[in-house]
Amino acid sequence: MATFDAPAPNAIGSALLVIDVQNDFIPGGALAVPDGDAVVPVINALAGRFEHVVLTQDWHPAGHASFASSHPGKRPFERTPLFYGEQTLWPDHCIQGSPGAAFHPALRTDHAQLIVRKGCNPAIDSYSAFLEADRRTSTGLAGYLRERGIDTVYLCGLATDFCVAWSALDAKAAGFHTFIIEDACRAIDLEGSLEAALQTMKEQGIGIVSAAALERA
Ligand code: VGL
Ligand code: ZN
Repeated sequence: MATFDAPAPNAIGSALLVIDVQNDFIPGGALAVPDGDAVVPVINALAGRFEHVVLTQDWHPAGHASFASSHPGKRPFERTPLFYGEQTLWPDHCIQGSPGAAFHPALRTDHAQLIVRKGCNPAIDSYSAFLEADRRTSTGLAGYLRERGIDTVYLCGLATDFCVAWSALDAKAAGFHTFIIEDACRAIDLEGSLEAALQTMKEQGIGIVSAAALERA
């Protein structure tokens, strides 16, 4: 893990992005991330150090194009071409308003000023908190952060190799100094996806830090 060389998290201009800490991604949920609940106390402790906290929620309509159940003959974790490219198919998860789409009950959410909901278009997935999988439709998050004077983002949550990585890559591409807090994330890890995501993030200049290093900063 890289040594910590980022601005202090409580500096004006930094935001914590908490990605998809929702019941369906927690063990027992529809698309459980192994050990996913372990991030909750870590994130709760970190959040108090940030003036700006943004939460995201995966927020799909029933029958969403990313669900295997929407494609006859397809099973979860298989892939299929959609109009914007190859899509990994998932079990039904994070259906708008369902208990699985709610935040983990122990996640402290009061301090957050913005909740971004993504994946709402029935035909388009969105791992990223910034840009949907068609790579054209913006969530507006980059503009929000810029208008709030933020130039540095720290990401944590679920899952490292999907929504956290895609959000981090888009944050970096949008011009933000970008760090992921590795021990405040957990991965799905499908066919080497975690190693691939970490490699790509490093290549793109995304910093990888630990929560402990941030606590000391
Ligand atoms: C996610 C797969 C499908 C995530 C969301 O939050 O990483 N992964 N939808
Ligand atoms: Zn999803």
